[in-house]
Amino acid sequence: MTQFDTVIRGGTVVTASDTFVADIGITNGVIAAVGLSLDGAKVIDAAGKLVLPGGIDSHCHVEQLEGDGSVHEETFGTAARSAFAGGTTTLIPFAPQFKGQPIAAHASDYRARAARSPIDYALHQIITDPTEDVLHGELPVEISGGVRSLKMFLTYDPFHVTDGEYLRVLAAAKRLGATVCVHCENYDAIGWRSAALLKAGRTEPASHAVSRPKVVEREATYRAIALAELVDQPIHIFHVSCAEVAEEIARAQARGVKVTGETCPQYLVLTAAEMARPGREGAKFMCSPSPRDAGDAAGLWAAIRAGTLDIISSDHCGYSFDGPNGKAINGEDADFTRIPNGVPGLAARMAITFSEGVVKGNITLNQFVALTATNPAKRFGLYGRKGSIAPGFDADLVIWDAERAVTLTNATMQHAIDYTPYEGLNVTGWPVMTMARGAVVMQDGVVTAAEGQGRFLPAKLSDDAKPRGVVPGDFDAALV
Ligand code: DUC
Ligand code: ZN
Ligand code: ZN
Repeated sequence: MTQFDTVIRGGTVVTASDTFVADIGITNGVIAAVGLSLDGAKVIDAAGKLVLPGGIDSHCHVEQLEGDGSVHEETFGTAARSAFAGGTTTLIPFAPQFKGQPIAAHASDYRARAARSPIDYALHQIITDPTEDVLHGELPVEISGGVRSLKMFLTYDPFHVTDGEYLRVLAAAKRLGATVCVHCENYDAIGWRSAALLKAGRTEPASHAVSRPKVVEREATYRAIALAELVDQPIHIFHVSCAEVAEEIARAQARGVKVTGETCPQYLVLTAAEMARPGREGAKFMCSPSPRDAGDAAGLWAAIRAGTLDIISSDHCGYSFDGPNGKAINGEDADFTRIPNGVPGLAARMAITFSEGVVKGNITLNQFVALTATNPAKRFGLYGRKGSIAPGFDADLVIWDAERAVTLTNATMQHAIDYTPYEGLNVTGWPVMTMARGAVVMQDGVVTAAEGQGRFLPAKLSDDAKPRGVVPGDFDAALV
């Protein structure tokens, strides 16, 4: 009988399509067999537990350089610790580009930071200044090197791009075989409302939600999709906050446009009301788009069940509450427009999705795996190696206790940040062991991950990211 390096014995294996009891045989960090009565040099008993593909967090900000020269406080080292603690084994963070600078200005610095990663990672490339050199010189090299997703911001200083710049990047992505991820909010609408709020003396964190209501996100989502349709370039809409925005995606999908969408735990369990907490406390919940209202989560779950939204990412953002590069970087009295946006969520993502989704009957177990691992792997060109449990896939596995009741605290997050917006949230379901390429990297909350152990994952062009071959008037302006 074949002797595997490790066998995970008797767990309930869950993939995006199936649930069954089996053993998993691992050799050289890769799943070699899924079967019965497998024999291994090391045997891990998983009876009574679920065995899931390691989570893939396809939207998280790690050790990212900001326009003001500060760097996110979450390093690749601490992000890996938090990710492994929560059952995630692959991250896709963002390499920056700033206006007036080539991609190369920060590429080697970011690659050097990432090279210290204990966790496997792919990369998105932020594009803020799509010059001719970027589009025709740098992007072809980036994309052929495996960075196949470009992030565009339709709002945010200093990142936001005009519609013309967005169109040029869509066209380049089409020519070169990349996907485009879009932050959809209307820059001018937010600026206009924010100025009015400040003039009215409404400087507190709660004004963040008022400055950017749903329609601001909805308009930009419609525009992002319409321009992508014009180019025939598939796009992915990041962090959808409510059903009204998902509706724009669904309408486009119904007419055949290749657009996908994700949401994040903050839109499933937080509301704008949290930002009205006394003093600066509200800043802990400030992210963009804003968390919405109590009824909005139900609409998001409906959009997930309909397949309109098929990924749940964390949009983890490492801004501490009190640290020098965090929420108080512009002073403790900064008005709401000067407080960095973003919430940490690497370790919480899988547990909140399981608890709010599977335990509360919003999704099935298989949908949970699809949303947290399989669909991100497929969408971002990692499938075949990551995102499922089958021979040939990396042995990135999570042994999950579906019954374990946990109250989320900052300590359970194991990140570098000094707070969690989910403090006190009760969840059912928690990882008891995480394996990355066959090595145990977390057991009962104890993470053992070595610097530099993570590998860069060059992404392939996924089917979802391939144009469909339909351009208005049969004229393909992207190819001229
Ligand atoms: N929104 C983003 O788009 N990125 C970082 C964090 C946030 O809130
Ligand atoms: Zn964004
Ligand atoms: Zn983000």
